[in-house]
Amino acid sequence: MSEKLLVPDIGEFEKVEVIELLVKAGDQIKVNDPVITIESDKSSVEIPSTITGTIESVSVKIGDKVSKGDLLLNILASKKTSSEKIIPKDTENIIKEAESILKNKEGNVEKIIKSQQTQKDQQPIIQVVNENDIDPLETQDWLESLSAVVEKDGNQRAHFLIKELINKAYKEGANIPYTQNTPYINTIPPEAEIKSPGDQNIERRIRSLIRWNAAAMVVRANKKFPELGGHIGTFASAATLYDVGMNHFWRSKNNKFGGDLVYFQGHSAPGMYARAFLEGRLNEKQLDSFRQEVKPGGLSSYPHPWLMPKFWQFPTVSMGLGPMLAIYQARYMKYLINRGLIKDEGRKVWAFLGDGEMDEPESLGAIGLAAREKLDNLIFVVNCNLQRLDGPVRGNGKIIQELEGSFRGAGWNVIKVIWGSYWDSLIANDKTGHLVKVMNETVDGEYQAMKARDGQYVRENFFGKYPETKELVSSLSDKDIWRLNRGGHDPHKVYAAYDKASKNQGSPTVILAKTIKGYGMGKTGESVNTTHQTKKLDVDDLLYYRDRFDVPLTDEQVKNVEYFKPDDKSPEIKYIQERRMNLGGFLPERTTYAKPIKAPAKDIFDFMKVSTGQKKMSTTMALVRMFTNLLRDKNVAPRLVPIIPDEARTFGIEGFFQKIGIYAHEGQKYEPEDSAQLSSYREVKSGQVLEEGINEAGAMSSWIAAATAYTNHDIEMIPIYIFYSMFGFQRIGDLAWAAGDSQARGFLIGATAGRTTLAGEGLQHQDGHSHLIAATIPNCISYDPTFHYELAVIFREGLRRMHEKNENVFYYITTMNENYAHPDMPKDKNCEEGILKGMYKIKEFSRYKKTKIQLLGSGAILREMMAAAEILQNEYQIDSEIWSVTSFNELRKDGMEVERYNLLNPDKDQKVSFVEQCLGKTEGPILAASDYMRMNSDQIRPYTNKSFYSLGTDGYGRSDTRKNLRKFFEVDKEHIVVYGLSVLAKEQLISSKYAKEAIKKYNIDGNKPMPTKL
Ligand SMILES: Cc1ncc(C[n+]2csc(CCOP(=O)(O)OP(=O)(O)O)c2C)c(N)n1
Ligand SMILES: [Mg+2]
Repeated sequence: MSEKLLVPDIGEFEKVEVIELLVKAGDQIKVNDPVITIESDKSSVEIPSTITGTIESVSVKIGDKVSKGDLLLNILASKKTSSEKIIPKDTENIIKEAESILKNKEGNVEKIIKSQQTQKDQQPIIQVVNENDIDPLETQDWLESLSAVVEKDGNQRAHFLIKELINKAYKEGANIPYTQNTPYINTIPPEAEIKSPGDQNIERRIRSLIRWNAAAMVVRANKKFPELGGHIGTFASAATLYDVGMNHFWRSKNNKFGGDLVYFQGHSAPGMYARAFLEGRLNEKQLDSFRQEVKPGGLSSYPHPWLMPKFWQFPTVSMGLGPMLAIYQARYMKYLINRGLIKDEGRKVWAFLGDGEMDEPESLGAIGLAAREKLDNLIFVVNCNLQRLDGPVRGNGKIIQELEGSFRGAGWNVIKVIWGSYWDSLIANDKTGHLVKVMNETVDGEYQAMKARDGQYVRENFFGKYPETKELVSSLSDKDIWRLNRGGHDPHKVYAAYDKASKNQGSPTVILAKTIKGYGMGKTGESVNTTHQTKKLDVDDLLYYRDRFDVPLTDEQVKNVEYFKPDDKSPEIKYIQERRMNLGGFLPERTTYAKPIKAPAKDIFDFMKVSTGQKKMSTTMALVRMFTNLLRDKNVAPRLVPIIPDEARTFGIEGFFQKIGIYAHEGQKYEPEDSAQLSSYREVKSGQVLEEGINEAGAMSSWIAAATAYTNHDIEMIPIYIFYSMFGFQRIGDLAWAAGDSQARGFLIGATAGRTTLAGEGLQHQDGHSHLIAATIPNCISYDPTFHYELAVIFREGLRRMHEKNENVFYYITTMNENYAHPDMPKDKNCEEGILKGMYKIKEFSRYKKTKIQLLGSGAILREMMAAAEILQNEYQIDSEIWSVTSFNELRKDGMEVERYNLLNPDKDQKVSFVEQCLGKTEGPILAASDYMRMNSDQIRPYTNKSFYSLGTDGYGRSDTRKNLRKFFEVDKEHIVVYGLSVLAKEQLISSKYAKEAIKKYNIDGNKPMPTKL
């Protein structure tokens, strides 16, 4: 039966141009096959077929304008499908998911009952001691009732009743704030702790050696070169947290398993090196080259994959980036799993963070997302040593409680590891609740001060606060009191917490571990405000440290700060090796086994090499067209990861919503308002687009995760993050730096770029410097193309270099929203090379052969240059050569390198910079301009011997028409004519009267203040 395929609802658009016919009469098509591409002035979208069958006739041709309801194709529908109701692609998945949720739920009920039974035995009697209590007896009654409920019906029931009470009170007008805090004790009661299977004695010895060697390498480096710095206190506080993970939890990547991903706290790097030394991965010589990174083989001060590409995986030392990157890494792992690109192997992302670091807005900024996305593959460990660099993190408060509130409020599973095992019996004997009361009341400043003193001080100032607590420790010596350890230094407590965290389902976990900064460092470094800076330990400190951790070194060896590594056959080394072998290998270790992606054939870009004729379009639009084509390349399509922070409609890529779907781990639980439309908002579990919301830092973190998937997941991906160029590097500069360090590969697209192309927005939105910031990142390659064929050449080369040849670079490309016609790609065989190297001659005016000027234009301003050149020829008989500069940054890099070579090799053949190769033999001075600050074009000034002048958009942007903006910044064609004539006069090639006349003709005020001052 013959059926008609009509133009579907395409939203507010009418009379939209057909730009591609993807099918012809006689073709067999299936439901969802794209048949025609239509393009408005904002976006291009493919129309999919809703019918399976054979095409009888095509009713439109390229160039036709169509609207909703117009006939596109007549299709002879195959019987089966014509009557078949189209089942949405994801329905099946949704059903499967629902079934599995139901199953899980059933399982969970059993689990809950079981856990209630065990918890019943573990539940301590509820006690509260409160001075504000006006009727303690009544309180006691309530508490006893509650205890009875806990005993009889379990925690869940008790929780339910409390919630009901609160709800009731709320309904009756009492505004009872809900508290996210629990008492200042461990989340896991001792009875519920899962015990470590490890040999505690050996593990302690190993940990002591790691502690010693970590401190020794800092002290030795510092002795040799006091300027080198280093940190002992951070790792000293975190050694147990790392060791338990290394011995029991973190699985390495190998041929059977993808590996857990661990973000190590930047300042704890010495500890990782010290362990690698015991594991036999680093030798003494290497430890002695800590922080001496210039010679090959030196150990980097902090985790930097750029400097140690086989060791470090994640740069974390810029505080706040680690937590954010880890969250998006965990999210990206789920994305890859849900898209079927990697297996779900239960891999985890662990991130180690400082408590001071948690003050960074980035640290907490994405925790909501982690909970929302149910990232149970994510575990944060916050090392709460209560100190940062200058002093206490929260002297007057309690960082653990504060973080507990924030994380729990956001929906995380919170595990507090505050007290070590020595406290267990004290807490169990705290029948009056006074011990917990003191614990709750003591602020972090006091906790810190106590650990800088001794047992007697703790007895007096902590336990001495109430007679009940004083009594509690009356049989303990001061030494016993001093031995009362903190949870983060107790391997049993840490093991139990890690075990629980690893098994948690449905939410991310944060472990808040209380430790002591500079643990074991004695008077000079333990729990004192200067701990962070301590990098020198004198002999007494070292002897104390040795004794504190029983390191088997003689006094003499200690004085020489010798490293200690037991014999390879010793139980310690055997144990450490065996543990790691059981966990699949070593950590950290950076490897990649990703297969390259074959760059698409050149012809996929051919349509961008021919003129668009009368049709005007922006480079952003050209980019979207290019993506649409790339999505037809079977190698490239599945690897593309479009990332957008709530700007798809701004850039005209909302067509992707339907075509490849928006990633949503829960699919789509609602029918979108625009479901009938072609570009409706389609969220799907296997969606490809990462729609990040208004969150540039998050989007960039996603991009980094995707751009490093080749090493972290052994799969090469092609992330393309599209953003308002002003909210790119300026906003997320430090993440872009970390991306470079991480050896990210992918595309950053600064759309709506330039100071004058984005008319009507203003000071905040108009970017005249992103290329300059991009230039600060050594492995970032940036381009400012004007025409669609330039974009095509650049993009394809990017795909080839990064994803086929695996070069560790990333691309920043600016695209604009100014519509204009695009010409054919010049036939000149050097054009492609020029585009990639940064400049090529696009046009020449040579009618008069008297006076000549070289005009260099980039991005949006190239067309102003071309228009000015025409005026110069027609009205002033000036010839010119016009150069399209696709990248001042790339030209500068080449110029620098050539100049350096020539200066260092004065006796050899001197090389010629690419700028000079292009311009050296040309006639006339150079006038260069871009839509960016003059600094952009000035970058190449040193690399040519010719006179060089530049124009640019220095100053704050402002809202106006494009024409007025270009006039204001003096980069419009009239100003270029005037400046061109003036430059020629200054070079004494023409009389100055022409410039003077032109200034008058174009109404230019020579006394107008510099735009930077306006
Ligand atoms: C963005 C940023 N700002 C400042 C620093 C300098 N800095 C390094 S460590 C540190 C204190 C860290 O304290 P905390 O996070 O508590 O870690 P700890 O060493 O106590 O474990 C500071 C301010 C940095 N590395 N990164
Ligand atoms: Mg700290």
